[in-house]
Amino acid sequence: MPVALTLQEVADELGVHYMTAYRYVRLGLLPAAKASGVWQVSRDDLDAFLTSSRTGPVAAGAPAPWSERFEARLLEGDAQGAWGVVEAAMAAGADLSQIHLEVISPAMVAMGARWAAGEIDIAVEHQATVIVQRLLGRLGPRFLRRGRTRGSVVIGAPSGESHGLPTAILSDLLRLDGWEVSDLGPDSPASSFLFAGRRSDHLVAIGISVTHGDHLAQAAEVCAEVGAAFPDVLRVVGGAAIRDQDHAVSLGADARAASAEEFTQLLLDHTHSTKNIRTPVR
Ligand code: B12
Repeated sequence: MPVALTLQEVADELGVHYMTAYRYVRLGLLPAAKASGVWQVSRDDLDAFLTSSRTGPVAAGAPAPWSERFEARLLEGDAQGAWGVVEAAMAAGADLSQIHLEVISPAMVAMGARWAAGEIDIAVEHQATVIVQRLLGRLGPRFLRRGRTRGSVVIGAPSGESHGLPTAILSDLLRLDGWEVSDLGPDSPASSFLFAGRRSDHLVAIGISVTHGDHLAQAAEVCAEVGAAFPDVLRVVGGAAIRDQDHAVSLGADARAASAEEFTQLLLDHTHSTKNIRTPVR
């Protein structure tokens, strides 16, 4: 008879919590059967689980198949399946920022490449965007941190810019890092940035996301109006349409950041250099 292990023994061997081992079972990553009401895992199945790179944790550095699996669900318009892949990736050890940066984002980039190559209809991309938006909504509360925030940030994409997922993802990552974020989403006029800025306590920065080069002039307008209304607030531009720091400065921004991590560093430098963040000019 093959050797059978309890879930606690499996958890101990994997170095994870019992509940994590249970999630592996529940998500079908680790075969198990109930005997007299107790979950049992065969030695062979556990060994296969341990050696399989396909089910290995994203954090282990092995090439993660999660993003391709996620993209495959998006291509089918399968919202429930897409959520299942996210759950499975988390059960295998992916943390929240990895879900955003290593599962969802690369899948969206790949979708864009398929669209550009004429492989998929734009309808597929629209549907995928809606699935991802709903999924981000479902994950959103997990990014919130309790206690005092480090300060407030307003983020948005300027008028005409329809790409809203970058600001949603960026906002989650900043919230995870302890910042209070007002996300205006896509197609936001300068007046909306000003409104949200005035409503924020301890406003540290405004982040403007520009994905397509057609909307650079509108981004420059946001920079100019924010600069006049909030002289002490940092204006940061980012997104695929912003080439480098010189490009950012030419638009009237203080800096360019390519990621949430770079943005956070700028925010920390700024809060240290301006110990007292003054109230905006109203
Ligand atoms: C979904 C999508 C759409 C959706 C957007 C829906 C929505 N609500 O978001 C729709 C269908 C509307 C759309 C429309 C268009 N799209 Co489009 N779209 C995409 C797609 C597939 C995914 C975008 C995305 O979510 N990316 C994932 C995000 C998370 O990655 P990210 O942008 O790099 O953002 C991260 C960082 O850059 C950074 N960041 C971003 N902004 C900021 C800001 C700050 C301050 C900081 C610090 C950091 C930061 O943080 C983010 C999170 O990690 C991309 C493919 C791609 N490569 O991105 C094409 C893509 C961007 N689209 C493209 C095009 C051409 C268009 C259209 C012009 C098509 C058309 N002819 O109509 C229109 C433009 C509409 C408009 N007026 O803006 C091209 C752009 C090519 C180019 N040279 O600029 C792409 C690259 C597709 C491709 N491969 O050709 N699109």
